[in-house]
Amino acid sequence: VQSSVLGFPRMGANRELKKATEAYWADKISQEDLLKEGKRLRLEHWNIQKDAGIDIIPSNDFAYYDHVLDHIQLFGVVPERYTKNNLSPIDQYFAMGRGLQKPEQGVDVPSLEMVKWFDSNYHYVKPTLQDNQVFKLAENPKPVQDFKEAKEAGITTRPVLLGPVSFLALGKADRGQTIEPISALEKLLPLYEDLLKQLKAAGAETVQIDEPVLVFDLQDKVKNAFKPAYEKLGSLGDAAPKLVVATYFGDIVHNIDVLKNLENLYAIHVDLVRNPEQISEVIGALGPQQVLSAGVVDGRNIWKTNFKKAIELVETAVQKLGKDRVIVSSSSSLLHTPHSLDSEKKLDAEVVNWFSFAVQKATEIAIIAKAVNEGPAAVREQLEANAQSMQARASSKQTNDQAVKERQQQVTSEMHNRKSPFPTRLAEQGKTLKLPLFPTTTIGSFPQTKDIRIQRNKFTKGEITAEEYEKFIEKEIQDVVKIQEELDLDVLVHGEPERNDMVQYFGERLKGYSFTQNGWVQSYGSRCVRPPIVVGDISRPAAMTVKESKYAASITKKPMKGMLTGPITCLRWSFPRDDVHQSVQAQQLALALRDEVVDLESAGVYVIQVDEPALREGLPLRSGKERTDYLKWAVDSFRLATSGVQDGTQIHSHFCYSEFQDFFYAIAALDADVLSIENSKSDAKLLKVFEDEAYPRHIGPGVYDIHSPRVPSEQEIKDRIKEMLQYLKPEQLWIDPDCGLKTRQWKETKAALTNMVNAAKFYRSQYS
Ligand code: THG
Ligand code: ZN
Repeated sequence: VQSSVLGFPRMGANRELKKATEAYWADKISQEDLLKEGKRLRLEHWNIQKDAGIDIIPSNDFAYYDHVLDHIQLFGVVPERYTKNNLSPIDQYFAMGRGLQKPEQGVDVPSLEMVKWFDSNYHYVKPTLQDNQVFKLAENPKPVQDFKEAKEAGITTRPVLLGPVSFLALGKADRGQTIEPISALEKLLPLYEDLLKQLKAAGAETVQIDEPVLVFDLQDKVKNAFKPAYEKLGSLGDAAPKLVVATYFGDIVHNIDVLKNLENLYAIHVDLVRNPEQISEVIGALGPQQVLSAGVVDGRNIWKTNFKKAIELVETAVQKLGKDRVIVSSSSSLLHTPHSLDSEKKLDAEVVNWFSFAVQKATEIAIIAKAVNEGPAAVREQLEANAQSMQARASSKQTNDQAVKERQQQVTSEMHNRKSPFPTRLAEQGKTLKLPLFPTTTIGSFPQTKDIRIQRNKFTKGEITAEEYEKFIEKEIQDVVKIQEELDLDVLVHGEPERNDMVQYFGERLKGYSFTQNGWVQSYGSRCVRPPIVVGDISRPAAMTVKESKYAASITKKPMKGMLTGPITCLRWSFPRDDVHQSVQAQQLALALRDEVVDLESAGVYVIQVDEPALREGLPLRSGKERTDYLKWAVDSFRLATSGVQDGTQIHSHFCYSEFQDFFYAIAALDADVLSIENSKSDAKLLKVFEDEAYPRHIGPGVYDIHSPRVPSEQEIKDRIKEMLQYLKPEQLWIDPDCGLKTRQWKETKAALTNMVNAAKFYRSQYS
C-alpha cells in the first residue's frame, strides 16, 4: 500500500501566510515578497510530508485565500466587475475574495459570496456564473506551476483539482442571471482536458480530483452529469495523469452507481472515518484494476488515530484488493486541523499525548501504511505507544466525570420546557422589563478596539495583574453602558470587552475542555480560529459571565441582556470528542449553560441571549434519520439550557443567516421569547414564513448590515421596518442591527444606532 495526504494546512506553523497576506494588503510588503513567502511555505509543507514518509504528496492544495477561488480564476469564471480595472492576477484574486475599495482609482467592488464548506467551519468563495459564461484556462495554470515547483525541489507531487461537477454544483448564477451552473459542464470539460494534458506533460503521473458533492443527495441533473464527464476525462488515456476521484465528509453509497463501470478512473477515495461501513459497498463497486484510497486518519479532528482500528480497516481492503490496490490516506484534506503539536508548550502532559495535528497525522498515515506493508513488527514500538495512549484516554479521570454522567441521567423531559406558555411569559416579562413598542437592542458585542486587544494580551502575558485587567474591563463596560443610554436603546448589553472568541471564551472556562496556544485553523481568507478541544465530560466549575453582566446591570436602570453562546455552537466550533456521541456532549454543555442562565437571572439579569449561529450548519448533509435525530437533540439542548428561568425572564437567541425555509420548525421549536436574525441583506419576503406559520413570538430581523462601515440613513431603516411590518405584527417586532458590532469602529456604530433608534421611535409614535 502507498500512503497519501489529500491536502495540508496552508497557514504555516506560526500563521506566516496570514501575516504575509495581511501585510501585503496593508502595503507593507511587495507582491514579490508575498509570492516568495507562499513558495517558501509550500516547500516547507511538502518537505514535512516527505520527511514523515508520505509516498503521495499533494500540490495545488495551497491557496493564498481559498482553493475554490483559485479554480474560479483558473477557469476564468471572473465577473466583469473584477476584470475591468486591469488589476494584477493576484489583486484580482483578492478583490474577488475580499472586495476592493480604492476610491482614488475609482475601484469599488464587493467580494464574491462566501459560504461554509460542507459542514465544516471553513468558508469557500462561491463560483458565480454568467448566463453566457465563457470559460478560459489561465495561462501557465497554477496547478502546473506548483507541480513544477515541487518537482524542481525533488518532490513529485499529486496535483489536487476540484472536480468539474463539484466546482459547478457549488456555484450559482451571478446576480440578475438565471444560468443553472451544471448546465455549463460541457463547456467547462475541455479546459479540464487541457489542464490534465499539461499536467501530464509536466510529469504528473496521477491527479487527485475532488468531487465531494457526491456525499450530498444530488439533484438528478447533477448526478447524471458525473458519468459522461468522467468518461470523457478518463478517455484521455496516456495523454493525462491517472485520475483519483476523492470524496469526503460523508458516504457515497447512495451515489455509487455513477462511479460503477468508470474503468478509466484509477482510484476512488472515500472517508472511512465518518463512514467506515461504506467500505464494502465501495470495494464492491470497483472494477478489477481500480484502487481504493482509504481515508482512515481524520482530517477534521485532532485525535490520535486508533492504529489498531485503522489497520484493521485497511487490511479488510487489502484482503479483497491486494496491497497494490490500496492507498492509506487522510479522510479529507488536513486543512481543518492545526499545523503541529510541536508548538504547544503549555498543554497538559496527559492530554497532549491524545492529540495529533496535521504534521503528526502525516506521520500516522505513514506508520499505518508501513504496518500493513511490512507487518506489525516493523512498527511495534509505535503501535504499542498508540495502544497505550488509547487506553490512557479511555480510562482517564479527565475523560470521565461520574458526577456529570449522573446529572445527565437525571435530566427529565420537563427540564426542556419553560414553566408557562409564551403568552403567560410575555405578560410577566411586560411587568419585569416594561419595554415600549418596537424595543431596540443590539446583538451583544461592541467595537473591539485596539486598546481592548492590547490590554487582553498584556493580561494573558502576565504584564498586568488580574485586578488591573478587571478595572480596565469595568471601565470599558461603564463606557459602553453610558453610550447605550445616551443612544436611548431599550435593552442594553455589556459589550463583551472581556471576550476573545465567542466559543474559545467558554471553552477556556469549562471543565472537560482543553485549549491550545497555537492551534489555529483557517476559517476564511487570512482569518483563523483556535477551536477549543472537548477532552472529557463537560461541567462548569464556576460562573463564566455573571461578574461582567451583573456589574453592567448594576450601573443602569434599563434592562441588561446577558450574552451566552449556545450548546450547539460551542460544540460545532470546538473539536468535539470522538468517543461519545455529539448529542451527549451537547447535553453536557446545555447543563453547564443552564446553570449559567439561572445564575444570571439570580444576579438580576432578566434578559438572556443564547446564540446559536452554528445550529443550521450542523444539519447533517443528507436528509433522513440522521437529520431528524440531529434536529431533536440540537433543539433539546437549547431548550435544556434556557428553560431553568422564571416566566418573567426573557430568553433571546440570535442567528446569523436567513435561510429559514427548510429550517423553520427547528427555529420555532426553540421556544425563544425573542429571535434576532440576520435579514438586512435579504429580501424582507423571507419573513413571510413567520406570517404563514403564525409564529407567535417576538422577532428582530436585522434592520441594517453591520458587515460594512456604511452608515444607513434613518429613512432607509424606516423603509426597512415598513417592509417588515408587511409580514410581522407591530407588537412582535424588535429593532436591532444584523449581527454583533465587534468588527466595527465606534464612529459608524454610534451614527448607525442613532438612526436606528430614531426610526424605532418614529414607528412607536405612529402606532401608539
Ligand atoms: N468564532 C468561531 N468560529 C466562527 C466564528 C466565530 N465561525 C464562523 C464565523 N464566526 C467565522 N468568522 C470569523 C471572523 C473573524 C475571525 C475568525 C472567524 C478572526 N480571527 C482572528 C484572526 O484570524 O485574525 C483571530 C481572533 C483571535 O485573536 O482570537 O478575526 O466568531 N469560533
Ligand atoms: Zn450574527
